[in-house]
Amino acid sequence: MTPPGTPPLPTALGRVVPAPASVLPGDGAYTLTSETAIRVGATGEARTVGDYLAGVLRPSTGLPLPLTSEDGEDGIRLRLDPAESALGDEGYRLESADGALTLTAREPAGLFHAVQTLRQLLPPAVERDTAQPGPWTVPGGVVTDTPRFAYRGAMVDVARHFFTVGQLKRYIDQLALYKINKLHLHLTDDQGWRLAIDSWPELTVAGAATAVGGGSGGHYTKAQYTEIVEYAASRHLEVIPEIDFPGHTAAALAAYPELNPDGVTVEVHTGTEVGFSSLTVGKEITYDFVDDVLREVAEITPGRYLHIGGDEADATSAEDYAVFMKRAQAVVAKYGKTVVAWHQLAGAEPAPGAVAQYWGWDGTSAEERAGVAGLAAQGVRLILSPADRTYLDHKYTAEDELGLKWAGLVEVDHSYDWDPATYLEGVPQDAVLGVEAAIWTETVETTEQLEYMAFPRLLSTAERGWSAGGEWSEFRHRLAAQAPRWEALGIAYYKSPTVPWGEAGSGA
Ligand code: NGO
Repeated sequence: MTPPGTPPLPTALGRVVPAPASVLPGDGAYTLTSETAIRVGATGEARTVGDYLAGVLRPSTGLPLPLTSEDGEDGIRLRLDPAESALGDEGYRLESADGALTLTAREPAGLFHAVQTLRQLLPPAVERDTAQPGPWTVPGGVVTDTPRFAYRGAMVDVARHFFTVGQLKRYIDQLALYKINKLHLHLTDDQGWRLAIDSWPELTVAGAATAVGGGSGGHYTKAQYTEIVEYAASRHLEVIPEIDFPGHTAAALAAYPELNPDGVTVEVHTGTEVGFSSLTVGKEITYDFVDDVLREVAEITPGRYLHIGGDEADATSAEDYAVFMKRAQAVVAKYGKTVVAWHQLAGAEPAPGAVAQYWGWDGTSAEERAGVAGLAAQGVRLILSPADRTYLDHKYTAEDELGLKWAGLVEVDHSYDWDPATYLEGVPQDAVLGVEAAIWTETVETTEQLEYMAFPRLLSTAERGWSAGGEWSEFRHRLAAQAPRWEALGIAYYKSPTVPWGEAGSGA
């Protein structure tokens, strides 16, 4: 029996995360058959999305699903139409009826997001890589969908523990399924410098040798970084590289003694304390270093943003911090990029167009929050990553072995319990560029651990970034419906008692 007050399960057509803007169930249903073709029209862009879709569908359905540029009224039709202005840069419409399934968008990103919705409307077994029985039916009706926020990010800290290109590709595929469109890479920290910089080669020798706990380190060559950027782009994610300055720099200070005030080298850090390292603000070589690093990173980053960190610079005086951040922001502008920095940017003068990333929590002081509202009042747009909602490195429960808990425990229901438009006083919706879920890796070393920490909480942030409104009492059912899909994809996840796993109608 359904307890009173429980909203009905979403219709089969609406059982999607993030929740679509509009779902109108209709008559009939679309079923894939051995005759089904994927009609991609004449544009190469729709064909690229069609190829991706066929790559998902063919192994599990065992159907040929040929791509064709011929028009027709039947089959899976991928349409890019510049006249569909209401769909914007990322929106789409999915129409499902007997005989035809039509995906329409103005831009390729919208068509790609439509494919993610289509995946979720097919049985979870569609995600498997060997032939499965079917039938492969999409409920009838129309989904019309556009995102609430332009920036829907996920961050991975590859500095505390290193993650390979292959590990990142796997996560990128998982992010794409939930319409995340930014991948923020935290590339440097006290414990490791993870991206090759030609003009400062020791960064990835002495600076990348180890990790938290003293284990082996690692780094990306520029070619590997480009491989990540290109793979992310093929999934419509923009990469935002972060080089954390002026604190969190022990790895760089260990590689280059001349960056230290006294010219004497320090050790790469293998512990997890923060706030003890700083570049030397009064030395000109510091700015040669910053210029070289940001120039080289900008050269290999097609995206518009460079994240320069700026968090927890506790070993830098407030005055030095303001001086340093001003100069570092100017370097970002010089190389044609937009600054992103953690919200401590409030302690400096934000450059025109700068974006600040809020990572406070319910315990953050009124004064610090007011500083962030002050940034918004100056026109700085905000990415919201409240640690007690979006930090995927935090423990779900006190019993968890993995994870930190400085911002409290982050159970799945709590991760959904916020609204970006009202979360910070003095930060209205139009000051919010979007949201981001961050996985810091002090305690996280493997893909399985990363997935366990990310799933299911990542979906809370994905939905807060894409959908307006949303109640936990309803969301939890849509979350439960995703689990068989994770099982088909081999994704490890936390079986939170707050989610009704395996309930009837979950699509299991
Ligand atoms: C903080 C800190 C990071 C930690 C993380 C752990 C920010 C922006 N700086 O978030 O260095 O890894 O918490 O939760």
